[in-house]
Amino acid sequence: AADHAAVTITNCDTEPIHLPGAIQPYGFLLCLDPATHLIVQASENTATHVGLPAAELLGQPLGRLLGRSRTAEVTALLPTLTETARLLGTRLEGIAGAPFYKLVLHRFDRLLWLEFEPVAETDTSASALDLSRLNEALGQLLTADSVLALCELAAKQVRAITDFDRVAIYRFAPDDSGEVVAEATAPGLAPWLGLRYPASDIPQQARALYLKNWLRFIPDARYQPARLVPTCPPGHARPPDMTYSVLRSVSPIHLEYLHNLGSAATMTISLIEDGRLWGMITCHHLTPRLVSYELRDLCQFIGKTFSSLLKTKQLQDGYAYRLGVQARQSQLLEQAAAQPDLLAALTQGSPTLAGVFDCGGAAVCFEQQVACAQVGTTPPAPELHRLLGWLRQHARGEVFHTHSLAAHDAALGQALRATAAGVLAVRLAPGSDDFLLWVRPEQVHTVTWAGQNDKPQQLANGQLFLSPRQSFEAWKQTVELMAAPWLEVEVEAAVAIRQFVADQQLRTLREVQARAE
Ligand code: BLA
Repeated sequence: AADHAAVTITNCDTEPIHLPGAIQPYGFLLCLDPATHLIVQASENTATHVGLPAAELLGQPLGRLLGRSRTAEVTALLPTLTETARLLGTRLEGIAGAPFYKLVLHRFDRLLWLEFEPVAETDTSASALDLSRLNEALGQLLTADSVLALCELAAKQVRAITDFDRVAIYRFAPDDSGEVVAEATAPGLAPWLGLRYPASDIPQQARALYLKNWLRFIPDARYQPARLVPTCPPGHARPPDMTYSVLRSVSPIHLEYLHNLGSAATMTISLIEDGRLWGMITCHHLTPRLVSYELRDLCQFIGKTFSSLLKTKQLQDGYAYRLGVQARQSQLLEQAAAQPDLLAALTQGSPTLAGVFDCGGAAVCFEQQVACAQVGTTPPAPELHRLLGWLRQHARGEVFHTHSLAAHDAALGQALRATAAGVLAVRLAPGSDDFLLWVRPEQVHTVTWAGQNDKPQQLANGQLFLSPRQSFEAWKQTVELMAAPWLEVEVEAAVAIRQFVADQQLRTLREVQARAE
């Protein structure tokens, strides 16, 4: 506890979580010298697992532990090892008096890593690995018609495979903050859907590890770490690099986070797009939960399939939204062409100017007349006029858009945050004071805290208190005064509508002139 009192949101990116010098004690670890195949490092909990203290294993060949035929089997594999974990399929039962173990092997940091995992009594790997089930799951993921549908299916499937109390799909925004976009839970659990978390909940070095490993598993978050002996393997100046170790001990600050969350076990699967973390499938359980290596493999398989399908589903989504925007834009313009009162057509028809794409509201401002179309709310008249005054002065060119008005004018952005933190404005003609504009509220106004009985806490004695509620407050700070960004298709629609309105205005002007002559 003394250590992590010093860890804060600003320095937790620097904790060397790949060098903990300890493991999670549900299994045990041996490191072999790649040349001699002798044991050069062991976790201190070998005695509890196999009745042999670590000290008695150091300097020994594997045969000291495994018996002749198993030793031969493992030794044959050693030269082929890489960073990628290999599972020795057969159950190891030759170990003195211990239950069954599976052996996970890899090579890294000039060491051969042998991680022994106990096999849970309730090991359901065989039934879950049923090929026809896998086939069906894959088929469902393929036919999902949107990213959201893909997320919902993946959450359901991972929960069906593992029976975790909660499986959530956590998606990252460009600023690395995240949102729960889908979940599957045991009955009676409070929903997390829609909850937001700041980037700092998963620091950068942890993200880097989750790019290298598809799965992180913490079967019992209340464990006492088992140290490695000796601290540094011979010829190493520091503890060994556990980047690819399955048993790698967890950062104390994250364990505290899980404790405050009431989560006793977690499993997280990376969702990767173009070499970047797109999101994670995070699983939580109220009690410790040992999931077999095979089932974890299957969940990785779901994660990899999800990742490879993401691009296609995103294109589908973008395409569907684009089509919708274009269809509503044409509808709006057709109805406006058929009506003499342009202002009324844009603000009272179906759709209105505000109904073409996602926004809080829209306004038509010409010849000193202002009319609004609302979805949510537009700024009250005095503020709208203030905004127009500002746009007349500062919005150069035909199109102006920002997702943070405050970044351009702090006072104005502050005053309009609830309705127009983001503004998309098109000027009807060069030099004209007439505008069409769309507004969006501050993102925070569109998101509310859905967590239960979890009041915000103050930092006590400089000590960080970690909880989802606290995370939500932290996330809010990072997006203050910002609306969701405007998409290209939205700006394009705004420009097309502007063109139409400008043409109509010109036509009306000509008619008026013709009549006057
Ligand atoms: C790791 N933090 C993680 C992980 C997740 C989260 C998923 C991966 C490890 C795991 O599977 O448990 C966060 N979990 C979440 C979030 C949701 C969730 C956001 O389910 C939402 C649905 N954590 C903090 C702060 C720090 C911090 C302030 O909140 C640092 C000061 C650190 N988080 C931290 C560290 C790790 C981590 C160091 C890496 C743990 C490891 O792999 O050893």
